[in-house]
Amino acid sequence: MSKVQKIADTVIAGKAKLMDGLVKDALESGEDPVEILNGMIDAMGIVGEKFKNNEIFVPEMLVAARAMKKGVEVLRPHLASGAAGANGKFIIGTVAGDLHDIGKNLVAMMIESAGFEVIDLGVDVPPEKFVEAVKENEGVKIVGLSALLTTTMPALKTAVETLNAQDFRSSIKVMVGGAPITPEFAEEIGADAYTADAASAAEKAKELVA
Ligand code: B1M
Repeated sequence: MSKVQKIADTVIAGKAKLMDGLVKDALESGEDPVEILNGMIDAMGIVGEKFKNNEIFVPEMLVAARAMKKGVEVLRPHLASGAAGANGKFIIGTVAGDLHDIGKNLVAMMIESAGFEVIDLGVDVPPEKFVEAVKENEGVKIVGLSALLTTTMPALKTAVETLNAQDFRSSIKVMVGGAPITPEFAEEIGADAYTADAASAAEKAKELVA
């Protein structure tokens, strides 16, 4: 079994304690950090499928998420680099009612490597908190919102509409993403950009401030 496969299986099994050793070992033997990350992302997809099919339940999803987070922590220095803050400030958060943060954290990491100073508001972020954060931080260029549940898509809409109603709106860009979000939905709710994954989010962010 390949080292990446072993890491993916360990995420699915939720064995967070093994992740540090396995990821370091894979890196030392020359595995590409992006391949390791993609292996873990695919593993979370499998976890989601198993959950959908009632083969596993919330606790198993949670331990898999912990294992993935551990792996990302080890990978982080190998993935993130870049002139910190040169492109301005990027506020990010997962919308109200939504606790999923792995994808949002990956987007934050890639955005940081693209030269932005990232202000991460965490999960379950109410619309007003995004607004306050823009007002409190001088030089915010982009606000990024993540939503992982079909049931929190309305919260994403409310958050974007709340931002769109602010005087500062013309001086910032709003980016959205997350598994259930589509480019059409992003346009319909008045966001400036949608991207499907963390790497394209970083590319798009650079484009938006160029
Ligand atoms: Co949840 N969950 N979950 N969950 N969970 C999903 C999302 C689900 C698809 C599983 C399934 O049924 N197959 C399903 C949603 C179904 C739907 O909406 N129709 C689901 C459900 C139902 C739930 C609960 C309701 C379960 C329950 O309690 N009965 C509950 C809700 C809690 C809440 O939020 N209020 C719940 C809870 C949880 C845990 C807490 C246990 C855990 C999250 C832990 C954590 O994040 N700290 C969890 C997990 C782990 C998942 C799955 C298995 C994995 C999510 C993940 O981390 N993926 C997920 C199944 C799946 O995704 N296939 C599932 C890996 C990550 C790298 O991908 O987050 O998509 P993703 O991010 C990507 C892109 O989407 C994009 O880039 C990222 C990186 O490439 N992206 C952006 C994300 N944000 C972006 C922002 C951008 C641009 C791109 O610009 C700003």
